[in-house]
Amino acid sequence: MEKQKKIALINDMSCVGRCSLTVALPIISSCGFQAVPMPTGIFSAHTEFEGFVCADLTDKMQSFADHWKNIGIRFDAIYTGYLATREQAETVKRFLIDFKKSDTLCIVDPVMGDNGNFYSQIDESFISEMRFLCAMADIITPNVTEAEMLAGVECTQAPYSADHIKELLISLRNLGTGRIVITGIESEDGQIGCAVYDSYTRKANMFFTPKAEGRFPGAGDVFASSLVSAVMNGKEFTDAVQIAMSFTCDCVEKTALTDEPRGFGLQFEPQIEKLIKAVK
Ligand code: PXL
Repeated sequence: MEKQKKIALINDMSCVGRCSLTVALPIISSCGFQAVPMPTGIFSAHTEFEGFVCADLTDKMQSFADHWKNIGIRFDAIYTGYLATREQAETVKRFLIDFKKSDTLCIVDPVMGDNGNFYSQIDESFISEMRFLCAMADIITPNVTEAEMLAGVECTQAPYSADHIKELLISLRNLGTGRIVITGIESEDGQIGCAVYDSYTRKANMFFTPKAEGRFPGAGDVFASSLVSAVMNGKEFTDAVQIAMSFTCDCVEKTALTDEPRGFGLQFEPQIEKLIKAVK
């Protein structure tokens, strides 16, 4: 058996509501990697649930990183998600400087909002921190709202025109990221998809699929986690994007048929076997 690759997951643990680490850990582990979580905080449920309780771990993150340095851990990939404070973003910056080697893939999901709004706990002052992290990343995966925030333009609502998405890709190129994937694009003809820009080939692409009904918190985390799994299994980048998109859409379609309230996120667990086959 080959030596397993290690992937650091810097994200929160939302105990209820399938997002962040409760999505990333099972998906990335079952696709064959050793997932090493760095929890940024522990939430009773994600922030769309009224009355959530949070144990913030900002002041522990640096000591976790210091311990990992002392025991000589090396990561093949680093995937960052929800960060709640500027201080956490600062710590992640230092983490990347310490742990990102020339062959370490860095994926930053600039989690800040959706549907034109900031998530609770995140505000305008956070955007410049995220821009800085995006500049250090090989891949970023903003949704349209986050792409608009990073580009410094007004947030709009779906459906989105192809011209608007192209303008966003052009603005985000200036961040200096290797590869950009704008996710969850609801098009004017009722489809959903992703727009991709690859600064190595200087090519842009858009991929669309018929839209399944429903919006689910954590869908972006399902997408980013499956993208990481596909890329780290050696899939070519645009193939990896399409694998992640089709897995996420499949989960949306299946979950929309159930009567579980949307806030609980995507029922990705019964679909994982399909993802494992697709990424291998
Ligand atoms: O998936 C995004 C996300 C992650 N973590 C927390 C959240 C959200 C979205 O609401 O609240 C704590």
